[in-house]
Amino acid sequence: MEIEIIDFQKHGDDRGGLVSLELNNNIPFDIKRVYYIFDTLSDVTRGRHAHKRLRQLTVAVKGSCRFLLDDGNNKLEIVLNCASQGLYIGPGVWREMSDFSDDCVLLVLADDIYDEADYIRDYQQFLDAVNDQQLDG
Ligand code: T46
Repeated sequence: MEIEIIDFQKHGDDRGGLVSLELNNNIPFDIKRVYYIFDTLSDVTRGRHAHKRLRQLTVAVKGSCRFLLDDGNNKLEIVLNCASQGLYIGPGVWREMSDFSDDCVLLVLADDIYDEADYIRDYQQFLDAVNDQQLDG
């Protein structure tokens, strides 16, 4: 499964924390888009899709949430709850986010602009694409 947990260097001191996300240092792709998810309810599930080509890195800069990750053969759950830790998700990985804490702010860096055509939002279509080896990753 094309995923990786990346631990960022903390530059915090007695004034507070600071983490820098930098191309060619701790981000493994050219950043073309940044978005963030907030005001989520604890009983909702988001995601429920895979990407054909998009590479992303997510950081729970505040609070926590759970990621279910699935490459069609294996499933894995990861809880993001640390502002100095990122989750890289490559193409061909189904993701579902749940158990958002009330204060959760999820920052996402992406290697391309928004393109609905890059999404596979139907789980059976995702499995078919994996079996037909149509996905990058
Ligand atoms: C992902 C997870 C982690 C835009 O117009 N521009 C954007 O850049 C994005 C990300 C979304 N949208 C629109 C599309 C939908 O009408 O915002 C609405 C909500 O998007 P979506 O239902 O895809 O949101 P999530 O939280 O289910 O998924 C998002 C990303 O879309 C996805 O790439 O991996 O966060």
